[in-house]
Amino acid sequence: MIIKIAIRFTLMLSVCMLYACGPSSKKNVDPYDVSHIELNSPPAKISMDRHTGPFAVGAALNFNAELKPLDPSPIKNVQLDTTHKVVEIAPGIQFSAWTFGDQVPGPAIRARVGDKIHFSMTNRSDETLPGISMAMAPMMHSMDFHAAMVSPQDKYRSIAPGQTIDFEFTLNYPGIFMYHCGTPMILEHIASGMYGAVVVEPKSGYPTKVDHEYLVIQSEFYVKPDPAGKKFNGAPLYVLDADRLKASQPTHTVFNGKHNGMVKQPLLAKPGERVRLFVLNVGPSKTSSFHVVGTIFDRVWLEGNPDNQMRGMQTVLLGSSNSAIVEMVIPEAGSYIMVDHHFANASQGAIGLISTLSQTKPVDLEHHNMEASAMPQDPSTAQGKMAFESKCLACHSIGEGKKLGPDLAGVTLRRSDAWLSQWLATPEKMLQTDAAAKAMLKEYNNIAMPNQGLNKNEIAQYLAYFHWIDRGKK
Ligand code: HEC
Ligand SMILES: [Cu+2]
Repeated sequence: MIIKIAIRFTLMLSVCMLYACGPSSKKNVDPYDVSHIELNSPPAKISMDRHTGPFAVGAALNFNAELKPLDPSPIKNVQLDTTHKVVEIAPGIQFSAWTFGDQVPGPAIRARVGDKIHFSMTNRSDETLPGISMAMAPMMHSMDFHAAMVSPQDKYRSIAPGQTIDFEFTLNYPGIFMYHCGTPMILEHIASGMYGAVVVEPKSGYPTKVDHEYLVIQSEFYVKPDPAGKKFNGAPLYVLDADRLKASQPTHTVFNGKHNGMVKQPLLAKPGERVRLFVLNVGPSKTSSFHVVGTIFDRVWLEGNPDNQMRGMQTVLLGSSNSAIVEMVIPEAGSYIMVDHHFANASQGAIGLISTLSQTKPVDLEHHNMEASAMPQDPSTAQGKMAFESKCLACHSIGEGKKLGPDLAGVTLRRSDAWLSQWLATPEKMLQTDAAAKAMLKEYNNIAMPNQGLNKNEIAQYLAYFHWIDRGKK
């Protein structure tokens, strides 16, 4: 009997040594155990006391890609009001957006595990802004913080124009968390611009030291020229294209709210420096294969939590509302291209640079995208340009030389409209019957252009766009 007990005791002891059990063991303390996190949050308050003045207020807020250091206060007072506003998402594309804090994406909140967020938001979608004559109907909005653990029925309630909601919560997990409007149709509210990020540091900071910290938010836009022909500052106004939205066919996929965001103004770093990127993919409907051309991610912390560490990654896959911290060394002088390696997305504008130079040449972007320097005024020409940028840029450039297919600058000078229409409708037939097409196929290494499945209307838009490119050359 005594022997049996003794054996059992030694067994238990050795199991304990293996798994470090027992109350005195530090190793096994789970920082996310419910006894260590804060789940109490008083009920939200809704009132008619509206904020006036600035739309975004708080020491913890960040308005640009370059993040400020952490504000040490354990309580973060954050005010983000909702507005309706026209924002430029690509050169010449004035989009009728809905915002948090009057910008798209909304300002980023930077905080630390254990901090409390005191949040306040007035729905100011009913305020008409100077210079905007058209009515953008005011509507209900709400705030959903992925960084919070609270009852959605209480904290994420929709509020009417003129109302203010106040609530508070504690940050229990480190990470990069999306925030967004949660008012139905949620898809429309997100696609209209209502999203942003909360960056939560571990309580004791990150385990590595870096020279730069930048925030990169990927998101899609689905836009069309306003069917009623409304203008903004003399240019066509663009509105949400609900059909494209439902079909998950964006017109633009961008970083930090802008087509080719951070190409003209690259994120700066010097050779040998270590860069930490906080990357969030908003979606709403596409994944991102986030990659930086020319370097390797030394560390990847999935969702921005150092507990989820991977080493030496080339690309990180982010679903809608997934995030990661990626850290990399900039090896030598150059421009390192941030892209969504789903190249169809990159060619819609999901592109940016980390550069050792503050001025970069467009040639650096060779296989990615052309600089959209101007925008046609005519809606069907503009449609043609957008369609071209989403469907054809993978194989063609405009004025930047051959890719898989010819440079299409000047194409209306070398081909008739009839020829081009026929080519775009049935390239496979033309390659059998037309001498010029056959010659072209040879020149392009027998790579046949795939039939793009275009209808008459689309073909007319491409032609309008090609003529617009070649205007003044005839
Ligand atoms: C997968 C690559 C690929 C895609 C995508 C593609 N093309 Fe092409 N395109 C080619 C190639 C290659 C040629 C040269 C002919 C050949 O080899 O078939 C060509 C030729 C052309 C030509 C004739 C150019 C000339 O100089 O006569 C036009 C016009 C054209 N493409 C337009 C388009 C448009 C518009 C789209 C988008 C809707 C598009 N292409 C998408 C590969 C592509
Ligand atoms: Cu909303």
